[in-house]
Amino acid sequence: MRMVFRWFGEGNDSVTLPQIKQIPGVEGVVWALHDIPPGEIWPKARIQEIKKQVERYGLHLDVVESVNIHESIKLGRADRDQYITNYIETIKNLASVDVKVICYNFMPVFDWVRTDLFGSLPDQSTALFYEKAKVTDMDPLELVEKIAANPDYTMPGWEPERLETLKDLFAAYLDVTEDDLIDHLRYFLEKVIPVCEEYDIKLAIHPDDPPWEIFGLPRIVTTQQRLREILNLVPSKYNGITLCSGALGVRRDNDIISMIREFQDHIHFAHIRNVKLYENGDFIETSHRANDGSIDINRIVRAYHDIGFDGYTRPDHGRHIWNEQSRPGYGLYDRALGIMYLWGLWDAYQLVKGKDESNVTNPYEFER
Ligand code: DNO
Repeated sequence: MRMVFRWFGEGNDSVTLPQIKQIPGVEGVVWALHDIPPGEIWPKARIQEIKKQVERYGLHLDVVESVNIHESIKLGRADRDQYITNYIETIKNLASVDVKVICYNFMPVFDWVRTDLFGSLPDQSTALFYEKAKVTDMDPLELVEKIAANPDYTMPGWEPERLETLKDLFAAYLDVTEDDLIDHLRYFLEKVIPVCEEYDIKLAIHPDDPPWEIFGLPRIVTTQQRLREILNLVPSKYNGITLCSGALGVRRDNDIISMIREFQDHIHFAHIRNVKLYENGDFIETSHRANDGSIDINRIVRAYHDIGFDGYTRPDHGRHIWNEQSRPGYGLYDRALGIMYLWGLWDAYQLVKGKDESNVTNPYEFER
């Protein structure tokens, strides 16, 4: 397990690189050029800038999350080839600083969806909350108007610059079935994976969050069967998965441990977090600890340990605790606690397996 930590960039994150450096066992940041719209090439100079900032603290930038996919690619429109060409240029530019993994998603229109960024937990902390009925009853176009009329009304993943075109996008997706979307993903992967092989960068698709249909839009990265199909679209080690326990785990029929075993050679990035599921389909994110939510993070870490997982891993969304002001879900405190929980489990499994000698250095021997 190689621990990394998501960082939104200087001036764009309440968490600083020196803070990240002090979280035990973190070796790199998970980053992106968040201001570059999907479909545009990431310039080499901008990438070099991040490299300089990050390496000053002895951290690496091996993992990017995300290089987002232009809607034309997902829709299979005639202009998709240009956007795929641009994506390939970005891959090459990222290879120039030795990036190893690119996380991306194939969700139409929206990225992750929640109904409340600050849902309450019994300990008075807050966390990202999803109220199923609210989403089921919501007409997305009405929501667009609501957003337009009230700039304070926000839902994560609903970037303001997308709103103008949202109506058109919904109309465009009316004819797109899940099978079409799979086909469009295949078309994209067939062009991009050979470049990834040549430049030694692995692609890791992130599951849909939540992993079911919302607003009538097709969704395909939802279940073990779907992940299997996606890996088979273009069989290559470079066609891989970001296995997100929280995104997939809100479906009770998803068995994360079985996925870890089946897809072990294609899991290039592990997102580990916990979620509490309610009977009515609502869910709220919790601390990473197994006992606090519905997902058995302890057994998940054991499954990763069993397969000898040496891929990049990050804690995922955290609660907002100790009055921290941060990006929703991305504060320092709860994610750092999450990391210590993951390491605690990992180190204990090392010990159980008799592998502790290789893992632990004598504390009196580190260089001063
Ligand atoms: C939210 C994240 C997602 C994720 C993308 C990956 O916190 O899990 O935004 O980064 O879906 O492409």
